[in-house]
Amino acid sequence: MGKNYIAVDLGAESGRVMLGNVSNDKLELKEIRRFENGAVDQDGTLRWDFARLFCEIKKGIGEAIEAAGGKVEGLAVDSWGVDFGLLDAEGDLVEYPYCYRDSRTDGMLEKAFELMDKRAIYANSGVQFMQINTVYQLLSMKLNNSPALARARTLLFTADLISYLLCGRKYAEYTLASTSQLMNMETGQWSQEIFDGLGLPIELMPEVVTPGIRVGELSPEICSELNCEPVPVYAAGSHDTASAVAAVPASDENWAYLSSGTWSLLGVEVPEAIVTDDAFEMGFTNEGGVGGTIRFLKNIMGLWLLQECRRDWKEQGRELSYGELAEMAGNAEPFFGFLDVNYDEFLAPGDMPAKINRYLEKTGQKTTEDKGQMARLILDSLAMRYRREIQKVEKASGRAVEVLHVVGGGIKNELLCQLTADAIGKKVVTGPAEATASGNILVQAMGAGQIDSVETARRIVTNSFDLAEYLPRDTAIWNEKYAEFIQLQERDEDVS
Ligand code: LFR
Repeated sequence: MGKNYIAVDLGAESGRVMLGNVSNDKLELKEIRRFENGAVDQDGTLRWDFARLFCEIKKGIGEAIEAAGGKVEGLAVDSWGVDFGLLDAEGDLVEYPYCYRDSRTDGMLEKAFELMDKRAIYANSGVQFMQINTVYQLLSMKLNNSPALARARTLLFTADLISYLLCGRKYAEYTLASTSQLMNMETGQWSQEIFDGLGLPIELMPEVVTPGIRVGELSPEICSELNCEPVPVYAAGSHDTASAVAAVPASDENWAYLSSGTWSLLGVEVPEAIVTDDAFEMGFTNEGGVGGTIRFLKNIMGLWLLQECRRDWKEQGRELSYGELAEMAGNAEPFFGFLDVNYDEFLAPGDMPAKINRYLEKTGQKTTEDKGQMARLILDSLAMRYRREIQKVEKASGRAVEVLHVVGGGIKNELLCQLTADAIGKKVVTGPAEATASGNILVQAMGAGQIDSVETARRIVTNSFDLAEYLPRDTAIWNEKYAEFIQLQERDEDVS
């Protein structure tokens, strides 16, 4: 029979409510509801459409409970990292939560380093320096005397904010909290040093809880709205990437993961944070993982580049599915050029094809108006970047990587999976696409005492999904092109 759990999984491009049935060694997943997501403009700022998201989530939960015949053992929410909502003294949202791509964090890294030594921030938090991090969002509010910040009493990260609205408990789940750069990675608690150093209000921060604990149950209001019995609410890995990594179908040691979606998160699982000079200089992060592990990884801009091109082309009247784009990319010229996918300008939404062409021009490469060619350029550049980061992760962690496990919606782009294997010269194993929801559900099953460990969770995932393998081809040409890629990146670093 198995037991039923509900995962609410929020991504930057879409959200979904999934129903999972966990039995001895199998997980069956059913998608109950999927809805679009994306940042919206509010008076020139970028926010999340929170009321609509919450409405979709509630509908999905109601439908999932119905689909399970009312028999549900747990529910948990996960989301992207770093973003948050602020609550006032009454526990109400002070304003619509900002999207991390809003320009309010422009220039905040430099401001932070005037207040606190960069290396000290890294030694303390273990987190890579990205302007999207919670710490720079808060710093910008502080330096701009934000009235919302002045009214705020509690900060809740996105998934935990939804969970609070469902069950009434305010908490910060450890894996999600670790993305903020406000946590001391040694203690797993808020970093007094960083809050003090930057003059930020530590009193906003709620208690930190570990993944897998039961935090409450659906509130009476929600139950009456959905006409259901109370369902236990758990903290999963509230961070989507943490849940995804918990569901990587790997058993031995020499693997790296790539969680592929709007972002590409590439790294290894390690027992303790690595905050050496190498890790610092190479820009790696140490985020909290499920089961006491650390996710040592790098954020790579990911399919965002393609998503944004697609959005731009659609606005101009040409709507293309991801399948069509992949096919067009497959027919386009390989190695047309290379992008530094993490180039600063690519972070903000809008005008992506034009930004890409500006980048190509600036670096002395040919530009293109051909959509398939641009898609191919993005995929080639991502694959090359994965190769570069795997080399770095091997150096910084002292581990040899033999297999790359790719999970997440990005695996549906089979061309990218093959190019990844070609570029890195190693075996790529893909699946499951719904790793995040799987991890979310299996962490609940661990919390409920149904399964005993992350190893068991991974074994269950291996048993439950069809995985695909890609082996490297054309190694010689990729080696040759990699040398060009590196040269270009180095030149580009001089330019920008
Ligand atoms: C992926 C992700 C990444 C995080 C980025 C921004 O969805 O959670 O792990 O760095 O979104 O929050």
